[in-house]
Amino acid sequence: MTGTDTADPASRLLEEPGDALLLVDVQRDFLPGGALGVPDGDAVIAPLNQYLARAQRTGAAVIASRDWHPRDHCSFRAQGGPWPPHCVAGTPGAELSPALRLPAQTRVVDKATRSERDAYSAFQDTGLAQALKAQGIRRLAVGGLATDYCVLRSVLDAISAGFEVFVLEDAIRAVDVNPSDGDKAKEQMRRAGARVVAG
Ligand code: VGL
Ligand code: ZN
Repeated sequence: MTGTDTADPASRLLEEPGDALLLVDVQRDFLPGGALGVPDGDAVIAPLNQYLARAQRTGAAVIASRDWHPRDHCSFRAQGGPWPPHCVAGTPGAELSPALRLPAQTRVVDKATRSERDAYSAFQDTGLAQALKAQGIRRLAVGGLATDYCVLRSVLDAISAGFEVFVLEDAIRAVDVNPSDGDKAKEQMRRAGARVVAG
């Protein structure tokens, strides 16, 4: 099936035991004006705050990943990588957006923290899958930035790790280095078994 999935289980998202909300890299550097600003990236904030309010109400777990690079990270152009410097650990650009209304118990997960290795996925080298399973989490609602990089890779890894994944279509935006990258990423996530759902 293609297109946005509006069938039933998604409407109870974050309402069932074992549900969690994963916010991928909603950091200043990925918002418009940031070092690697995603076009229209700030459009994810309002829908994410709605999902955060729902998680607060239901007690669903909330996880926020951060791209968290050393100054000489291999993904930066000075090191031969594809990107301008971004999300350098401890700098203002690496901060989670202050507009997000995160619950106090939010689990913050840092990734791609070593110079010689990039990691688009929140599950890569973080132990996140095991930690969530140990907590009894089975379903993940995923939003954030960017659709065609860290959201894509996090979703594919989550599915491989055995989670049921719902991609929050209104709460993701793409870099679109090539204009259709975001659409291709959504199709790839669907083919892998994710449900791409509207709010
Ligand atoms: C990301 C490019 C470089 C992302 C991270 O969070 O999608 N994109 N590093
Ligand atoms: Zn990065």
